[in-house]
Amino acid sequence: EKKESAANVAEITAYECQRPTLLKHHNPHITEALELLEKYYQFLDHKQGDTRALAFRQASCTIKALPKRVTRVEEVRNLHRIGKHSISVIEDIVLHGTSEEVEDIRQSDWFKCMELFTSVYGCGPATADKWYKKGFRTIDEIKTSETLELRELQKLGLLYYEDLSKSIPRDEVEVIIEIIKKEVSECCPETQVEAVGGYRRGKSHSHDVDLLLTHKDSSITATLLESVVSHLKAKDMIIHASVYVGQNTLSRVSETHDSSAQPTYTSEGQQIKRVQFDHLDKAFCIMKLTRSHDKTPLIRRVDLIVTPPDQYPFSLVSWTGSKQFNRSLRRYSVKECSKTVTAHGIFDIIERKFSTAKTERDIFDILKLNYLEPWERNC
Ligand code: DTP
Repeated sequence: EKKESAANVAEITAYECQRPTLLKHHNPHITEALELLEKYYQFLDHKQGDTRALAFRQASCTIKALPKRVTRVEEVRNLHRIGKHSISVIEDIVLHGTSEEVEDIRQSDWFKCMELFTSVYGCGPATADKWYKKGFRTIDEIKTSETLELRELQKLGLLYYEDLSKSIPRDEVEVIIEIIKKEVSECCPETQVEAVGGYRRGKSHSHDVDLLLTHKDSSITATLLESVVSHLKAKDMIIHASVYVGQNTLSRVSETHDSSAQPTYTSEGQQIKRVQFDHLDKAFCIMKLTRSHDKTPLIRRVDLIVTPPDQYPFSLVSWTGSKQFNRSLRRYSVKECSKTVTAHGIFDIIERKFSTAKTERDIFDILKLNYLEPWERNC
């Protein structure tokens, strides 16, 4: 058994950021089950943090890196970061084609409702659970309830539910990028606009469009977000924007360079939990986008993030993700290089100084990692 997994161990590095993870791999039937468990524990443990959920994400990442389809559980038993619970799920799938535990969760009323309700913009696991406990089971019941008190964002999430819950295909993301680029170049010429997130990693569909903006002149980036948001508002393109500005001062930046620093999550779950994950200026928007050939506007979620030019490569890595890639990069940097890495920079904990980088490759070099293309960061 030891020998059998030794062949695989050689290929599986201790940290995900040390190896390519592609969207297409040999064991999607296993990773789909593990990621359902990840989601289940995110829902269940929303008050306590992500520890149990993370264990399934990590196991899933390891499985994604395997060079072939798993046929016997012995092949994975001694691999990095696959815990006992994951092993027993994998064993069921390998032996019986399915895991009873996973299928029971998938079919359970609670899980189905949690998935449905958290697909409403502004509704995280805490609210979804509350709605479920109050007896709601469908979006229509929520929409028509006269007793539920809804937050502004949830009201909008429900009003535009059909539009906002659609996943966005790549060609539509590209149309949206072009529309925004045109507006940005009109109000702030020479601004660089880069699509990041899952789109940049090559995913066929995204939940939102993430755009990273910078300008070679840092005095312009200081007010860029406000200018762009005002311009888009004036053009009637913004239905709602949650705007976070003015947090990107150097003292805040170095505060985050603490080896124990973890991203802080608001209790409101999935869609808005990134609020504190860095101190860049950002606007999480619901936009109304009109295409040249179609009168019906697209209502879509678009996130605008602004970074100063010297922080650009770090922000690019961070906003390209995946989230798990970022987590592994942070863990690896602290443990193996005594450096902290964030969307703002790299800080050497021993020498007490920041590194500079012009490109993403420079960042991998500083951390002594082989360069990974964005589509190789899909862990
Ligand atoms: P999706 O296709 O589902 O939108 P995504 O684009 O990877 O997936 P997001 O749009 O939520 O995900 O976020 C864009 C990137 O920002 C993500 O890939 C990594 C980074 N990011 C966001 N939130 C966090 C976080 N809490 N911790 C670490 N990285 C994060």
